[in-house]
Amino acid sequence: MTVADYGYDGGPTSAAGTCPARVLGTWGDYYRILCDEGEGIARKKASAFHGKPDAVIPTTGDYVVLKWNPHGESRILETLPRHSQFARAAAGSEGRKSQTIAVNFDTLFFLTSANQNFNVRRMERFLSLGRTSGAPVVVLLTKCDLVKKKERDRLLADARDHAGGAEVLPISALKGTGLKALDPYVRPRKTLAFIGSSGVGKSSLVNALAGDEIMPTLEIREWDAKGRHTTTERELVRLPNGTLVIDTPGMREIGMWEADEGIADAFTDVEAFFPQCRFSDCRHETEPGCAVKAALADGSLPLDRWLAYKRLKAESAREPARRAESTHRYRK
Ligand SMILES: Nc1nc2c(ncn2[C@@H]2O[C@H](COP(=O)(O)OP(=O)(O)OP(=O)(O)O)[C@@H](O)[C@H]2O)c(=O)[nH]1
Ligand SMILES: [Mg+2]
Ligand SMILES: [Zn+2]
Repeated sequence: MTVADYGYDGGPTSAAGTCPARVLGTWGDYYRILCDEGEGIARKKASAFHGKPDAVIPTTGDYVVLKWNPHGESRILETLPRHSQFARAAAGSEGRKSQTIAVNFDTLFFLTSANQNFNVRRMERFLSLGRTSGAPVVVLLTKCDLVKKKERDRLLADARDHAGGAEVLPISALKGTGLKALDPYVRPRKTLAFIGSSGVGKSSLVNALAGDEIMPTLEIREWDAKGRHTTTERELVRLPNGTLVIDTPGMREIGMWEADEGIADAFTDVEAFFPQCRFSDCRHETEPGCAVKAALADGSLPLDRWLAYKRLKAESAREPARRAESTHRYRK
């Protein structure tokens, strides 16, 4: 297996004794990597990262420059530029910060299941962030075997109404239905990232596409349909046909991080009204001639959609202050 089989399409690295590698997984300070020499364990070269605020800390899915050691730990010298990245704001041990969930994917899949987990608000939130990732986002309505066709169609329509134009596909990993529609994405050397709440069936989908149980899965809690956080680390796996998949642990919180542009993309149907307001600086509150208010009144803009938009915008605007505040608190 070569690093090219794992998606790398850059050239050789310039420094002698180094090679390009892909990060398959992380464990504390340790990285599982693959390069043309083989698969191995690596750690960051301290002097290449310490005290260098601009150095990008490698994560699962990254392409890195490696000094290969055939006898033990290899050394990571540099993280190569990412072509896509999904990050969220999250509370960390050092205050609120951006947490990178997946990088270097060609398609980002957001999974939401056709049970109690289904929630258009969470989907809008995710899409607003996902739209800035640099790769197309596809929504998968999972576990469609659990609902009757009529209910499935209702959920699908609901999801599509709130997806801001993103593709929404119904699937069942259990029955294998709907998976054909994923064929355009499931291609050798292409990287897919699976993201969503715990228990929605991310790892099950990896297994269904692989035709083999390569990822562990666990039953969800029956009473509230919540997952058990079975997958605990992000992991990049290669399917038998050569497709690469980044499976991620279920996300509890999807904090807005530099999401303004993404919100605009995810809510083009909402922002489309703005240019029609009488005043160009209309705040869509009490101004006369407000197209948003008119659209709400005649039903062409659903109220829940407008409120969701306002909530995410407000949250996104608050994030820098939250960040500053939590940094301050942490330093104290
Ligand atoms: N009925 C049905 N159950 C499914 C389907 N896909 C997954 N499940 C079940 O849902 C449960 C959770 O699936 P996982 O694949 O572990 O979910 P996950 O998203 O990887 O969860 P975390 O790793 O905790 O984030 C398991 O019991 C699966 O068997 C499906 O298409 N239909
Ligand atoms: Mg999982
Ligand atoms: Zn207005």
